[in-house]
Amino acid sequence: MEKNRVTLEKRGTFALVCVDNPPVNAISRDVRAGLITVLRQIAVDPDIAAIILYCAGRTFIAGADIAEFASMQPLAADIHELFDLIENCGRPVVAALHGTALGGGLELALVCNFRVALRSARIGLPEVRLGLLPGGGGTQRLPRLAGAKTALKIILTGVQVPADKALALGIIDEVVDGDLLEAAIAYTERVLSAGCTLRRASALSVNPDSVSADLFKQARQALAQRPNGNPAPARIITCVEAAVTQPFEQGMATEQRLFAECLRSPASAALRHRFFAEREVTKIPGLVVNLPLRPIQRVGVVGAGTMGGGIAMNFVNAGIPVVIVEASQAALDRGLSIVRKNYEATAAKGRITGEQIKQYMGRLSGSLDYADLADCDLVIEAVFEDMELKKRVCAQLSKICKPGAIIASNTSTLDVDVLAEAYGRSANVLGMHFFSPANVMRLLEVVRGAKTAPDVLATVVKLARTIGKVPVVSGMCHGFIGNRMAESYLRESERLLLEGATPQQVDAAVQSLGMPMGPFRMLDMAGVDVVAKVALEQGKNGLLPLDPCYQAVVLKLMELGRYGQKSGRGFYRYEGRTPMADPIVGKICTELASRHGIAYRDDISAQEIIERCFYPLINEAAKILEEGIAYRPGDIDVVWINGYGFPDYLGGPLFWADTLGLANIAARIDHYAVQLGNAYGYWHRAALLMRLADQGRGFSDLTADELNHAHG
Ligand code: 3H9
Repeated sequence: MEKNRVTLEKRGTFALVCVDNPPVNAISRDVRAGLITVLRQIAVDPDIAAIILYCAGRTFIAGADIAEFASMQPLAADIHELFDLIENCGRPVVAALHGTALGGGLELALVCNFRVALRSARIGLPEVRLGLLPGGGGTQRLPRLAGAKTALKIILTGVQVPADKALALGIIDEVVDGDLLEAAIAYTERVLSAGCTLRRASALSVNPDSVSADLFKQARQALAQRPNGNPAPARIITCVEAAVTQPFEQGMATEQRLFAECLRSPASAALRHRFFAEREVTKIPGLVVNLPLRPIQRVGVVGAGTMGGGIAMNFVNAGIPVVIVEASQAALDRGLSIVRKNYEATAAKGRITGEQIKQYMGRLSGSLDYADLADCDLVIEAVFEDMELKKRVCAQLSKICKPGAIIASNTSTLDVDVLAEAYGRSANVLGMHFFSPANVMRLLEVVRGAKTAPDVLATVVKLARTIGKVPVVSGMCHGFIGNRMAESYLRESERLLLEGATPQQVDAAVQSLGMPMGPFRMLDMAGVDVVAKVALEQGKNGLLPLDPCYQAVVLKLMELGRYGQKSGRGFYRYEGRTPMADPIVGKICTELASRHGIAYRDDISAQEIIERCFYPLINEAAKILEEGIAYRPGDIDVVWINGYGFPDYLGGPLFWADTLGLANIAARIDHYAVQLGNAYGYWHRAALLMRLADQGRGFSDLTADELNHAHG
């Protein structure tokens, strides 16, 4: 049933039209219908001299309702009917903007004759991030108002432009403080009394000075240098070019055609999946809504290494004071100076000011005494990945931390429940697995221990958003969601080397899928020794498969001191930071292969590499869902996009798996089980994968009930 989302209030001769469609006033079917009804009423009311369009709640219209695009229908005709009604109503229409006027919201505002914005407002056309282009005339009107170069930049990047800047660029007409509606009314009165003509963006021409001779050529070249699977950027360039070269109506037709192409693309479906999945991660099944959260006003970090320093920066940036505790003055000084250098590097790029560095460093203190953690609301231990050491730290913290303090371990693999035991007050303990560099990477795996209190979990998830992270809750298992899946990916890539593939060949195949770097460049960057030590630690705990060639290459390289980039050689040899093929690696692999009786092959195709690296990873993800370690398939996609660089235009490994068809993946897994043998169970299909494949369903078809069943 249609909901009334639009109201009309007459104040004197002004029509005040208000959109109220929480949470972000998306211009949904109901909103469009409501606006059309109201504008038709206004059209036949001769007493109305001007119209002011504004929004209730936290923001002006933040765009089309993205969920409506799931039907893959081209833009509904009513949007154009609505825009025509505004443009041809014969009276000044003023849009009053606050919050974020984005996408279709900004496009609606651009159809209006004038735009007044609160100083805190921001505008933008972020459709590109959804694999779309602005389909409500944004590619045609914005260049006419702000020039082609500026419009191209805004639309290609999807950036949010602050009101002051938008004013300077000619996109809005006035910036105001205080009561927006009253200011918009006053502005409209001035417009009427000055007898202003009704300026329409559609009737303007693009300023020729804003179109340098090779603007579009350069934009296409830049795109060719950074190819990705997003269909929108190339089409955006064509649309903005059309705004310059074609009459408005023709440019609009070009925009409509190309918008429809984007909307139909699998990449846009994948990017829209990402949009919603990244928002769903904070919804924790089974948690009481509006659970009171613990206040986090001061954070402690144990360990001033690369991780500890990076973790501290997140809180400091968000205005939360941090104390870092280290064992020695030298380590503390080194850690704090690395943090300062990081800030200075950011300032050198012009992203922060010297004043901000002062503020940030002012919120950061160092100490050699655990007692300084006594008044912290959250303490994150970021010491070396060694269970005994971490247990000792937790035991020490239990003597010092205040009763309600949350204790988090930044472990990437270890058992959080064992650490909770060592701390004592287990309900207050969980894992916060930051990804390196911790001040940059968006992903945070929040590891829920068996006894973690619901309010502790909810507090940390909320806090993660405050510090700009995408938190994904993981249950307890070795490697949590991300590294558990990465284990099968790395295992299989190594095995390919033993069969005769080269690191370059494997990396190239994986990168052809859109991964920023293949497994061997990644291992060289992370440190072969670091990965080998994790394997050795696992071995000590009896967690390794009985396979004698498991991680044989990594262990051999470590033995030879080939630690990767930092030692100048690993799977590659390095000239500066450039990886070069190193024939010695081939010899090492041949020797290991003959020792383990693995036959050489010269027929390994890129397709086989992709299947063998990613299908076991997808299979592992199915087990992770089955065991209730992850709440939803989308959570797993968010982990791999934000933590491992899985291409977002494929939507994450599970969204991608659905597009390939789970029956197809299951059949290939069976094929490799036969081809390679399955002595260690690497190719056992997950029960969930088999069930879904048999039913002809995908991961995205799993119902909430089926998923709830998995995590109890
Ligand atoms: C478009 O406009 C195409 C046109 O050119 C076509 C012609 C008309 N639709 O992000 P938050 C939900 S394409 C549906 O956590 P914040 C979101 O899922 C669109 N739902 O809040 C979440 O729901 P829930 C172009 C939307 O304060 C809730 O709102 N526009 C939409 O951190 C809160 O979201 C965009 O791409 C939507 N458009 O950030 C803007 N937007 O609570 C997309 C949000 O159930 N939106 N939701 O999880 C954003 O960038 C941010 O949401 C915004 C607020 C900055 C607005």
